Amino acid sequence: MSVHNPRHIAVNQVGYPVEGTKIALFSGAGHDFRVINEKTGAVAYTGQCGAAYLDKPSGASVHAADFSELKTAGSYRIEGDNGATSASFVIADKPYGELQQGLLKAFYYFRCGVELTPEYAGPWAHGACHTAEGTVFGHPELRLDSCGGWHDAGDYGKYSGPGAKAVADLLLAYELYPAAFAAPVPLPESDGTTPDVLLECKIELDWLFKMQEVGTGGVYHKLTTLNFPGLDVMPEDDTDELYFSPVSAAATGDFAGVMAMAARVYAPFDPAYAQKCQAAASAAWGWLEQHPKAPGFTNPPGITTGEYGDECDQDERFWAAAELYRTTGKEGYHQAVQSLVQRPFPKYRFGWADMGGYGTLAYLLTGKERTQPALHASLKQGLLAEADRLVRQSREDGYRISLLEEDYIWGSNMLVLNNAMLLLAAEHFSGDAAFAACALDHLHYLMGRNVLDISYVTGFGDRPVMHPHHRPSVGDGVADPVPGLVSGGPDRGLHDEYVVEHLQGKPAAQCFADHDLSYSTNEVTIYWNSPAVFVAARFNA
Ligand code: G3I
Ligand code: 9MR
Ligand code: ZN
Repeated sequence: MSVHNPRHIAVNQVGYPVEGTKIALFSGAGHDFRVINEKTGAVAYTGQCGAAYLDKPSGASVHAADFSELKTAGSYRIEGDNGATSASFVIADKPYGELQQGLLKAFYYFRCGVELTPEYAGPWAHGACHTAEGTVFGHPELRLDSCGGWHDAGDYGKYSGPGAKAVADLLLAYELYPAAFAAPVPLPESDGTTPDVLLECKIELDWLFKMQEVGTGGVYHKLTTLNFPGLDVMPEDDTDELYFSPVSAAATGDFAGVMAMAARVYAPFDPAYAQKCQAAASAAWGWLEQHPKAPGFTNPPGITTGEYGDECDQDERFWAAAELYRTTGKEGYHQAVQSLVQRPFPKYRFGWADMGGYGTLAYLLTGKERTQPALHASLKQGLLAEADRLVRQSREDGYRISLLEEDYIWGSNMLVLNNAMLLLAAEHFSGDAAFAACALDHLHYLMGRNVLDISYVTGFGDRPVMHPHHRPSVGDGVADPVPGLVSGGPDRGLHDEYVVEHLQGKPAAQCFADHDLSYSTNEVTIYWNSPAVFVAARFNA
């Protein structure tokens, strides 16, 4: 379904916590509204919409319907004048438990190199894929074990930096909100002791070890076939030769950062594994020290899969140094942090090309006692100032999120979720509940409170994305897509043929097509899912 008729009353289609603000957003006309109890049909609340607000990114005239006073748990829908009706949703103490588990389970579905069994994958089961050795690009004689990890996205490539970002989000979520990870997903490895989120991250970490070049400590940028396979090719049928692309500084910095993090997080559960992560991180750091200036990665000739080019590796080095310092306490890493932080890269951004924010969080989480007071204070102040800016921008936005019109880029939902993560980090360091409320508004947007009245997570909500650009979902013959996947979201740049043909002239936030050909708006990736797990976990802790 690519032609989409919004119902003019947008809600978080999963639901709202009992406590706190509850707002639905009307587009077009909005006057009186009623909240209907879905079970009894009774009117549970009546109210009036606020004044109209012309929202630039969405092109809609938006009115807020505030029903915060309704505090009875249950299942509801909202009705307006002229028969307009919203999706049904719940009011509950902890409405996002299943959502969080679904978002985490998505990583199981992204697994590579193993069979997904019907017991865990249901109708989305498929055979083991990509089990062959790969060739080191430019060295046809050098073939290495390449098996395991997660597919990156709708394609089957595996890319070191994006993989590290995804693991970092999940490990951070666990570090900040451990209580949210008490229940099993469950996974085949669930053992009742190690939290499932750590078992799932181990899948990717075990693969990342294979991306480290023996002898140098440098990390291959990616492992892919030469070209993307056809859209309906199942993973186990994608049997073209896999190539390790050359080592890059960005991949090596990301690897050092995530391995240092893992060394800390896994230590209480598996000290030997933590030690292995630590050694791998130090070796990668050694490579970085020996290559203080390295060119950015570009695809080698003949390889046309995702490039994930990144000209600036200072942020990845900063993250690596900060995690290594936080984990080991070694002064050399502290010196490196203090020197790298001087360089001009964004300190409060998260993304596969922007790892500076993770460095900042690692340093702040190291604690006041072990850090340089002036640097700790300035990073904290900078983080809070950035969070304040996001809150202000969200107040100016009809759909109450921090994206400006120009922020609706490829993967805009990652920006939505990364900004929510930053707001939650600000909450963590300041205790200010206003940051969490703003972060929750971002989750509401993702789950349906947007101009298109669509839930951007497959399998969740009354009107979820149904046709993601995700090869298994296209090729498996199952009507429903693999569940729990976060779609990229609107991209005003119209970067694929489908949207060029169908979405000319649309406002930024409407530049989205729920069509499997639209890879620039409706693909899915591990690093769009991971910040969603973080945000959902905060509201389940
Ligand atoms: O940062 C600039 C911004 O300054 C500018 O205003 C804006 C205007 O369009 O562009 C921004 O850059 C965009 C960049 O993503 C931001 O991260 C580029 O236009 C956009 O083309 C680029 O898209 C990337 C895409 O690959 C194409 O290279 C996505 O971030 C990235 O997530 C995506 O990754 C692909 C992999 O290559 C292959 N696997 C699937 C994956 C998801 O689609
Ligand atoms: O399927 C590919 C997707 O995973 C990538 O993100 C995207 C951008 O690199 O490219 C997709 O592949 C398309 C290719 O770039 C152009 N021809 C159509 C392909 C989709 O089937
Ligand atoms: Zn695979």
